[in-house]
Amino acid sequence: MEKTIDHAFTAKDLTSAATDPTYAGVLSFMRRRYTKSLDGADAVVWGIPFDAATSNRPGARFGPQAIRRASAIFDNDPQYPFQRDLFAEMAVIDYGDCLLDYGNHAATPEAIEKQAATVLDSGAFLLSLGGDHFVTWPLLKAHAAKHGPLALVHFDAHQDTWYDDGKRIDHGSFVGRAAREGLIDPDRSIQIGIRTHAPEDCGITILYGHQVEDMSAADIASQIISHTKGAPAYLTFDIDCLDPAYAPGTGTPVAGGPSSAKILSVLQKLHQLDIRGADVVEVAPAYDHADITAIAGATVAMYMLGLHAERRAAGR
Ligand SMILES: [Mn+2]
Repeated sequence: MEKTIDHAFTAKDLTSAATDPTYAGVLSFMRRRYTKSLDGADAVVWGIPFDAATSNRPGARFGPQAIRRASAIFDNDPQYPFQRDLFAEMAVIDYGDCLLDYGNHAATPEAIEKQAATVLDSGAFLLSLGGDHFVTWPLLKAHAAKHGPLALVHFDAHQDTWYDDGKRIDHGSFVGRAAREGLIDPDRSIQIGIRTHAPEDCGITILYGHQVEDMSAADIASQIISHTKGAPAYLTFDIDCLDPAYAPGTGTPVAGGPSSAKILSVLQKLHQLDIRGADVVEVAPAYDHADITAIAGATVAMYMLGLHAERRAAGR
């Protein structure tokens, strides 16, 4: 195979795989071409560098950079969890980052929603890299505008249903807000890995951390598939779903979570999910060690692209 370098801007087309050395070359997500053109893109990877809604340790604004850098590890040792070269049939671009004003957080949700809507209008699948979990609310707004109420598949240590007056910029309340606004269908939504308690569950089914510990990956996956009942789904992955041993670099870590191996096995079994959008949030590299968290985040993001590829291949 011919070696590539700086594939993020030297790629001849959107579907070729990169073989840049892991330690060199311009860093985009999995060396996808950096472009603001949505022409011909089947899937778009996009960074949302925002962390002003974090209740504890800030730093997730550096998540997109850390995930892109960690994703270079796949270049020379590609992984095919779905037995498929993601880029053989699917044009995936790195759309760069969302433009936000760090001094005007009130304008942040609308900025994210509008820029996400532009991507979705092109017909492409959107995979967003946070940022703290607040960013999922405007992302859900953009996706629900296109697909109607979504089945939320939510991996997290936290329920994110805390008190919200509809105006707060808070990473712990997007689920309650999305339920009240009809962006998600609580009856078809499910949370996995929860190990803290919020005052309300909004009618959403929860698989707590201790249950996840006792269940097999196949059981967890089949609960998710049966619970979403074939509805259009949005997959949101807070990296703190994983135990701090597997994801120390995050704002609000909670002990007692699943391993990356177990959760990747769950994701690999969700190929029937009617996935319409996805995000990976709360990677905060300042608290990371040896890129443990960034590699986990990049791998989860790569699996999300795999789930979209499975949906495409099935003609759904
Ligand atoms: Mn969380």
